[in-house]
Amino acid sequence: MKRSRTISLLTAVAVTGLLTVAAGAIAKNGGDNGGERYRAALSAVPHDPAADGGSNASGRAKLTLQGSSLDVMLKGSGLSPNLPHAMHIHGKNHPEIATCPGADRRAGGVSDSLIETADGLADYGPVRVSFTTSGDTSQTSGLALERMPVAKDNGKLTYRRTIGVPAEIAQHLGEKHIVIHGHDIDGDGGYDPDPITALGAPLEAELPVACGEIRPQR
Ligand SMILES: [Cu+2]
Repeated sequence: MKRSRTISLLTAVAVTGLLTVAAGAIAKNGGDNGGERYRAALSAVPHDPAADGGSNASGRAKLTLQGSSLDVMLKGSGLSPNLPHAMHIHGKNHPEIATCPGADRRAGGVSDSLIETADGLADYGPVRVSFTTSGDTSQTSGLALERMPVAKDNGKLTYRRTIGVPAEIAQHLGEKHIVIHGHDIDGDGGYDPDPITALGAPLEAELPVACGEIRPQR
């Protein structure tokens, strides 16, 4: 009798502990304003360092989703300074899951040492949302460099905007990822007009430099 009371007390303590943990998780994921929180850690796209000058771009994104409204806070570093950087949510339609490309995607396109956007599309999936600073944020604005955030002298950029996203993105945000593009490979201060890649864009302007998968914040 005494023993079973001890067990039930332990069980009660264990259940209470689990409930506390669960409540904590809900509060954290729910956010202050009721949105769902997501994060992405972006790391350098694995180009051949001999071909891209050893880019080491990276980034961090915090995303808060409320309905179809997505608040984006993205910090990038190691980016070509004073140049615009196209940034997107890429992905496929659920249940297909897209990923950041590996070094095996270097072949093809204008360089077999670089993972051009078209080389990686089978992994990335297409552009779904464009992180422009004003106006349209659809895939149509994917290469609207005049509205993309510009990196500072030190190669860092901060992007903050609340945008509307399509239902498929909102419903399956945790299956998508973020890509930052643009690398002044020869360091001449601008994106060279040539060569032009399969996207019909200058290689330096469209080259993916950092990629990170979007995952729910835990
Ligand atoms: Cu992109």
